[in-house]
Amino acid sequence: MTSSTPSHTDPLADLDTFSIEVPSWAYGNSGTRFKVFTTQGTPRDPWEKIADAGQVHAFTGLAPRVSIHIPWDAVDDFVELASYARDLGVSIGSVNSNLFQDDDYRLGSLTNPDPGIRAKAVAHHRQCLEVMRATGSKDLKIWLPDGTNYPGQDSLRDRQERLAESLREIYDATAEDERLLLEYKIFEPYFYSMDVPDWGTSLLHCLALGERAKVILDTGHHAPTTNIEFIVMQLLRAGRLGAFDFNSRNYGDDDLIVGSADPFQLFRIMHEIVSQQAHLPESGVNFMLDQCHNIEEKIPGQIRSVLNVQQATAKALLVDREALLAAQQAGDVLGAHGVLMDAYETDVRGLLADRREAAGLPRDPLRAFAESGYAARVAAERVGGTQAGWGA
Ligand code: AOS
Ligand code: ZN
Ligand code: ZN
Repeated sequence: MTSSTPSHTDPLADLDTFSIEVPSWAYGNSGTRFKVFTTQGTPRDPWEKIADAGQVHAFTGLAPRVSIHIPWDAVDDFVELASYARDLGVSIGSVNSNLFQDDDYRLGSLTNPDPGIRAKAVAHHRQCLEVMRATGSKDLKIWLPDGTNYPGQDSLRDRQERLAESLREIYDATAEDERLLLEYKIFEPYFYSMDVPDWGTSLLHCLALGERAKVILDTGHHAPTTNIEFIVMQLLRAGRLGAFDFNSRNYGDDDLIVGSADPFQLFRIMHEIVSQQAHLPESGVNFMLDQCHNIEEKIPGQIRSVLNVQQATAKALLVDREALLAAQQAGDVLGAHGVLMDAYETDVRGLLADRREAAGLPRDPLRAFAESGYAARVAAERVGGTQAGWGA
């Protein structure tokens, strides 16, 4: 060998630039339709949510951006919110619109049969774009909750045409350095049809809009048994994977801690990502979390989540790609499978702790956070007011 780069000598070197975006709503209370449990110290406003998100980054070095949601995170001065975030070592990530909490949207928002309601939903995105410009965010994230509950309720085809027109108006309002990210979801809140139910529909709309329109893959938004890593590969191949909403699902859109239900699936996803070098920042893929912590502590839940994503990425980086390719080309079925499993079964926890220590971070972020006294401090400080939650 005549030359070597750090990534040749250290297979995990790319982790230095790998980051994960955390959602502001993960720090507020959430629950099911049966019960929302409250916790002491839960943030009461966007400022306190960002302060909590800052803790996740401070203890892991992995989460330098926070997604915000409009209007849940509406403040009088977004420039000030962004500057507050910067002071805490984080920045504002994607801006999420809200098309599901307004009475006008009973029959849909961007697809509503009423042009006046569609115009209102489009105008909301102009407001979100203003928030992006004030905060320095570059990603407008649209999860479209529109759909129908009964066959015949509305024309499936007409709803697609309305959606295409509405998205066109929004996309045309974006600047050259801004992206429109379109999420898909198989069901809920509607149960007969969703207007963006799958990656194909999202991709078709993105392709029609233009280069800066990309698909968001939420890992909880598919039918059971869906091969999600195949979708990841295909969207990367098309240059249209904009972001992930990572979480775990056992049944529906569970929004549990990523990597808790099926760590092997997370590894398989990250293997496809690493195979196409999409873990590097220049790929433009934003690795976001979309989770809620209904019964567990929220900041530790987020710390655990970002560590799980990092761990899966580390294992994916350890795949011996030369050996894998050789086995694949030789038709060595079990040999190729074995190469992948060797990486997955490697215990990387010590290696990752060493890397954290070398970077001046705690070896055990969960323990360090527990010992920091932050949770007790905010529980004592955050008295009065209304705790933030799903919807505020
Ligand atoms: C809803 O099911 C989607 O996963 C959304 O991405 C997300 O939960 C929402 O944007 C938060 O409002
Ligand atoms: Zn999502
Ligand atoms: Zn979801």
